[in-house]
Amino acid sequence: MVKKVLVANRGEIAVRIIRACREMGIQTVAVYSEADKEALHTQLADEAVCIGPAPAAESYLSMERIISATMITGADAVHPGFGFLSENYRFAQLCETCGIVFIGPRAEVMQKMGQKAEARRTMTEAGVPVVPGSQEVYDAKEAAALAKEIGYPVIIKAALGGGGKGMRVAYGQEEFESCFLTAQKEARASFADNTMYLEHFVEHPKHIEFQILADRYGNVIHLGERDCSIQRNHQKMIEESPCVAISPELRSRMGEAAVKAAKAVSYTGAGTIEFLLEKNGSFYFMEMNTRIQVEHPVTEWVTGLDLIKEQIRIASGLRLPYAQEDIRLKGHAIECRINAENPKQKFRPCPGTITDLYLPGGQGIRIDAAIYSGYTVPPYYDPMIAKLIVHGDTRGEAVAKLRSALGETIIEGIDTNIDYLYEITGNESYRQGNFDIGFIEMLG
Ligand code: MV4
Repeated sequence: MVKKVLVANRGEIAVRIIRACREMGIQTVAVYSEADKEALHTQLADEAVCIGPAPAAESYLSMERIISATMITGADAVHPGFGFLSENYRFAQLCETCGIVFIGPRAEVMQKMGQKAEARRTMTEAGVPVVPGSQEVYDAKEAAALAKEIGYPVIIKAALGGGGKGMRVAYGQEEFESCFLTAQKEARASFADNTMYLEHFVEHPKHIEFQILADRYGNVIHLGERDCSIQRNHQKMIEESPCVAISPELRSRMGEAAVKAAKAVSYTGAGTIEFLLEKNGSFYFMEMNTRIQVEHPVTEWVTGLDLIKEQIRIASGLRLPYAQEDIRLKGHAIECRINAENPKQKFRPCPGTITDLYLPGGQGIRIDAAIYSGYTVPPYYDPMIAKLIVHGDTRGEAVAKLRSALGETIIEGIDTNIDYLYEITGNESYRQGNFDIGFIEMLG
């Protein structure tokens, strides 16, 4: 087992990882920027190293500084969390070169899945359902011809994209060329790469993702799905497991496809396979996320597993102690993301000092956060300050707990989206589980 883990992240996920390590008897090292001297992760770890100024490029995104901190403290492993360096294959490579265990998949797999057109190809060859689409394309005229073959509407995506950057939908050939050029320009600006690919645009799907775990010995299992359809501007807002639209039969078919996808690339660690799911039950592979995700707690609650501990055990070379038949989904879990932002001002981020704080608790209520009364939310990073996760025997019970807990929560001194979340979860379609990826947009 690894002995000392450096946590290359901040906020609630850093705290989450530190807690898992402590429970496993593993030493922890926090890294922090000058803006995070008073942050909870800095205070909770066994050791903390300041790695630079507030801007992420000079601290949490600096491979050199993080590797130096690992060497200096004698940590034998790095957990990247999510965001920052978590999907950077060069960082995984660098860790390997330096003899540090990277808690995640192998660098080659990260690189392969980071190139979405290549991932599509790999999955098609493996027999995983994929939306009709194209290979890599660079030229607008060539792309227009491909779009015509695929059939409108088409979605134009950046090969290194994800999270909606460098993505445009074209509904007909008259607008295709300008959509393509805009998407490609955005891709060049965001990823320094102009490689694009096309897919037929699936209308009104749900965004469903399957959690998988894979050890180094070829054992792969899935832990069911998460419905992440409730999102705004490609930022997820509410996630749940299971998805009400998935029957046990469909779950096992999608789960088998997810396991097949992971096996096709000899995946190791915790990973997520994203699918689009149509109302008629057709599903298509979108991409694979090679990190632990923000929404992992809903899967933890329905399966009873601790995904961070599983990641650490797998990275330490242990075998998965479960077979697929051992995984039983129990009850219903929902997570909502609490952000320091103002929904009445186009969700503008609202950093500042928390002057008064009351967080809810009780049976079936979990808070993953890194805030306290008197804490100042810095302006430099993601506005997510807490996650509220609830669990009930049924979806109805989980929704009731979620709204009860949101109603109790007090965060004073900064603006948050708590009232907005309360409003959405009171919507009749939401309560019936009747929503797709257009839900928030439809609310206006
Ligand atoms: C799609 C799609 C429909 N058809 N691909 C968005 C992020 C990336 N992970 C995949 N995404 C999508 N890919 C095809 N072929 C719909 C989405 C999508 C989406 C698109 C527009 C507006 C909001 C969206 C929310 C989730 C997924």
